[in-house]
Amino acid sequence: MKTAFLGINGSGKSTLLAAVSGRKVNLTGASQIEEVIAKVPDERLDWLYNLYKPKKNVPATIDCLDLPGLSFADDHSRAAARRLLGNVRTAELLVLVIRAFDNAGIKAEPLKELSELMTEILLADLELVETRIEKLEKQVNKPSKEQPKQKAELEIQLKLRQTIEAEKPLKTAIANDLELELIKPLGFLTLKPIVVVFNTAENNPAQNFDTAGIIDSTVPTISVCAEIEYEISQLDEESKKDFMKDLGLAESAASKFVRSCYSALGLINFFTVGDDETRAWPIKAGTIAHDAAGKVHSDIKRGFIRAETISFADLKQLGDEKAVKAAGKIRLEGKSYVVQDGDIICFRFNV
Ligand SMILES: Nc1nc2c(ncn2[C@@H]2O[C@H](COP(=O)(O)OP(=O)(O)OP(=O)(O)O)[C@@H](O)[C@H]2O)c(=O)[nH]1
Ligand SMILES: [Mg+2]
Repeated sequence: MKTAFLGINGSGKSTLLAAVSGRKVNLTGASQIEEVIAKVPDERLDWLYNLYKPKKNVPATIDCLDLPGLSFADDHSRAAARRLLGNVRTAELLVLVIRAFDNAGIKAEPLKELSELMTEILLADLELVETRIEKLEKQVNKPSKEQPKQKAELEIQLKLRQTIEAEKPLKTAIANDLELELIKPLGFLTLKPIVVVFNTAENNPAQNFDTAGIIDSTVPTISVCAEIEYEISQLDEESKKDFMKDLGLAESAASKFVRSCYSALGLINFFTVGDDETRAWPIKAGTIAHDAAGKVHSDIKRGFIRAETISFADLKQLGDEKAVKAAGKIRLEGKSYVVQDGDIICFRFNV
């Protein structure tokens, strides 16, 4: 899964990313987009690793793009910001990092910053629609095989423009999956799920903000002090626990961040276990066993026979696979079984 970290200059994107990925921070204020892989912490996977003791433990990962800071102060920086926003159209999720700490005498204005960012994202989409309309209006008059498709898209684009200008969410303008498929390749930013991270001051790390009227109430929003979290992320496991306890932090930034991404994207994890490796697989909630098999390997999907499934809770309670089997709690599931969070699956297949 690919996410893009967006925010105004110096909001703490690189620090947060270092904190959630456990790597060293790159504070050079890079002018390039940088790609960082963050591992998804999952205590259940670690428990399985301890039980099966395979060669490898493979957590799920989140691919994070660290963008240079955006600025909307003048036309020149606005144009640069627009170009950067154009580069994240392939991301599946936008992580908006908002400065909620005072920096070098500049007061934090988190809600203003969030609102500005949301407006700029909307304007970037409006620009995309305008460009597209201009192009399609020229194309539709030339007879070609593509003409019916172009006409259909033009109709949708005009509807999208109207929607943006009325400041309504883009998705309200899309009537069906067919329309969605037509415009999907364009990667509209306002159609992407978002997560908001308020980067708070050291003396008030859990500060909450009322985002009503700026973002939808379903958007996962978290508060973390990236700088403290970064320091914690660099410690060994034992010191980490002590330090967090001292600070009264119940959950690390990495864990909060991942939870929000999973919730925004509607993801769950299932596991595979064996002598080689224990591995976590992120899938959309509602995925059926046949498609989950395809995540592991296309051959397994093709030759799918059944999914031998244990729920993590049963395995943890009973201690090992033998006990689970004795208790009759290994389920034989078919292709259409809807995979549940925490399922441990052994796919039987024949190719
Ligand atoms: N007080 C405080 N300072 C922070 C926090 N997070 C980051 N900083 C500081 O803010 C400055 C900018 O942090 P970065 O992580 O580089 O911010 P950025 O958003 O990546 O910056 P650009 O890429 O230049 O836009 C650094 O000096 C950080 O040490 C925080 O939670 N609290
Ligand atoms: Mg940075």
